[in-house]
Amino acid sequence: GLTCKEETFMASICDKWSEDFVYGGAFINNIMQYDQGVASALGLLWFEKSLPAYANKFIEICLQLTADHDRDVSGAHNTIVCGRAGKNLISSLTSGSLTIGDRFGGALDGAARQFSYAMDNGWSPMEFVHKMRIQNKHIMGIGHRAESINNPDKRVEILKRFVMDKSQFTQGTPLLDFALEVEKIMNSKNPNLILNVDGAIGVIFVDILRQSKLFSPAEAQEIIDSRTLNGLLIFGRSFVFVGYYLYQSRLKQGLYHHPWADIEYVMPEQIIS
Ligand code: Q5B
Repeated sequence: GLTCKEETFMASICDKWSEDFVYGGAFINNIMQYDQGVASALGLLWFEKSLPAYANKFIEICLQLTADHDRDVSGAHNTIVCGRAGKNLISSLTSGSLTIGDRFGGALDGAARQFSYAMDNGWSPMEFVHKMRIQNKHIMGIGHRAESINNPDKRVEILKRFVMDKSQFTQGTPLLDFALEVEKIMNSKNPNLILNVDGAIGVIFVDILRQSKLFSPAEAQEIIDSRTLNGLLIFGRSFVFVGYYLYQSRLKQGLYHHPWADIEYVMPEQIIS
């Protein structure tokens, strides 16, 4: 008799129907016609939802802001060194991207998870700080090497201004408000312990997921748990990594050698003969 073979893969994200492409159930022609921008395509491809205008605007701001960083940070450095070793665009971009993690640009998910867990469990900001301290854990989304309360991160200021503009962002931001209280406590210990750009994006995104009414509480939690949000920074940062690669190509600088004297040779305790 007939046997029904189960398909190995399933995907409803992207397809071609007759002459049109479909992104998460929406025809690409419509996306183009209504000039909905790159964030609307992202919403359809990541979440299979047509996100509200304020959420799309927020994503667009994040993509533009996260491209920015100083030329001396891990990702820029790796991209430049790889390009100067004569590797191609993909290798250089990958080399830079591989530095993204908890300490550098990859704390969005951790911040979303830690802060929402604390608030959902009814902890006060002080209790949260205390519990993290006794577990000897860093709070994701807090702290910056260069920025501080005296030298605020302009990107975070822009994000905060955006969500405070009620004409754009009519929803409340309970998790951001919670994170700002945590920031105050951390600041009183060390001016560098600010809510950083990863933290601000992570918590605002949770606020959007929860308040947009487009996601059930379980769906919103699944997105938080699935460690998706770092993708925003990876996407935004790719712009600048490609920029660094292109700049190196124009400069035609040769292979990079780190100054010899800057790497101390440490004598092994035992010499194996
Ligand atoms: N302390 C970011 O470290 C950094 C603490 C803390 C409790 C914390 C650190 C950290 C959490 C992860 C995070 C994203 C590694 C950072 C980003 C994007 C970026 C980057 C760019 C871009 C900085 C000194 C003292 C110590 C620590 C305590 C520090 N952080 N305590 N919770 N979160 N943050 N990552 O300066 O008593 O002296 O031992 O891990 O959010 O990546 O532009 O470069 O656009 O690319 O090396 O903006 O904060 O300081 O680790 O030596 O700490 O503060 O325990 O205390 P630093 P540390 P003590 S945003």
